[in-house]
Amino acid sequence: MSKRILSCMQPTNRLQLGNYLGALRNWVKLQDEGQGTDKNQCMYGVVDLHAITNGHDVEALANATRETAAAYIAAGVDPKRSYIFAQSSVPEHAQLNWLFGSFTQMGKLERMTQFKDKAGKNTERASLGLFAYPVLMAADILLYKATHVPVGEDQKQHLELSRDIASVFNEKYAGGKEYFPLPEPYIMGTATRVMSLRDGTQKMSKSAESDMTRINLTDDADMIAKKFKKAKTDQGNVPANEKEGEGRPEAMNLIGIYAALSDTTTEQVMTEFGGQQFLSLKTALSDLAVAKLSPITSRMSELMSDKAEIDNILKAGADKARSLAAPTLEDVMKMMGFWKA
Ligand code: AQP
Repeated sequence: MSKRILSCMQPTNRLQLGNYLGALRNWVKLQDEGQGTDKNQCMYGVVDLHAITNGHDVEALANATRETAAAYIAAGVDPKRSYIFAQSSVPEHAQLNWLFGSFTQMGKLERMTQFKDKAGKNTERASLGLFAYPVLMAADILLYKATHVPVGEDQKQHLELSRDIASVFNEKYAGGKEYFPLPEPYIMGTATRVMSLRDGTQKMSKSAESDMTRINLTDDADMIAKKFKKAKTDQGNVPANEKEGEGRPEAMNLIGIYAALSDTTTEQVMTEFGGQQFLSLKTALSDLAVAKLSPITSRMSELMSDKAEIDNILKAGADKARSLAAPTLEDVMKMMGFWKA
């Protein structure tokens, strides 16, 4: 049976190398996986409703949504085969979120570690939307009865909550039948966790304050070279093996990025560069990153020069997504006992 796969990104800023190596390039592989009736059905959302929960730039949001969609396509997602859509253009996401919120216990949300990370110390000032993020994420997934969700370590807990919400709904409103399939995590062997270029213990993030912490998919060759050159390292040389890399997160991050971009293993990279000065690894890394990313960057800029075309792609994606979402919402409302003329 074919898998229905759902994965999304927030248009909180420009996409960065971690979004590409940790998610986007795998989306392209997933789209090509399977044959005939076993072919995956992939849905890739631009989750703009999630992007506004931690303060956002009103002027920039619509364009960031377009640019995120452009990045998907530039990286190889085919809008004819996969659904590309903006979350806000399918109102059923927000509606299902409310219905799920009515029976999801606060205690379960309080256990979500990402809220604590994103809200920081002052949780009193964090928005209700940020707190309830995992409920909207459950709605995103279950609205399409997605069977598989590619997740990184940081999203595992949220997916677990989505499964829990599906089970509670099935038990409470579907008489114990599996109305919502329990979505499975889809672990990609090639997903790489990319860390900040300034602090190897923090993940690279598109909304981190300093632009020098990340490589954006829109950065040109000079900017990429500058950022890698300034990337934090330590006093030693490039580690030659795992043992030499212990306790050296910045060194291991550069090695991990090189391995991911060249489709090799970190061991092979350490064999090649071990014992050399960091400058040689950084120079090779810049060249490799430019070679791999520049076709994506130029395709993105081509796509962004024709906004009407991106808008058409997003509109067509939303129509297709709504044709799946509307019947689910209708069923759910019926099962929950709502009036309908
Ligand atoms: N550094 C990373 N390494 C590997 N994968 C990453 N992802 C994000 N950063 C890295 C993956 O990209 C997808 C997009 O996630 P998102 O937009 O929902 O937000 P995020 O995970 O919180 O990513 P960012 O870039 O850090 O965004 P902000 O700054 O807005 O919070 C996910 O599949 C994620 O695993």
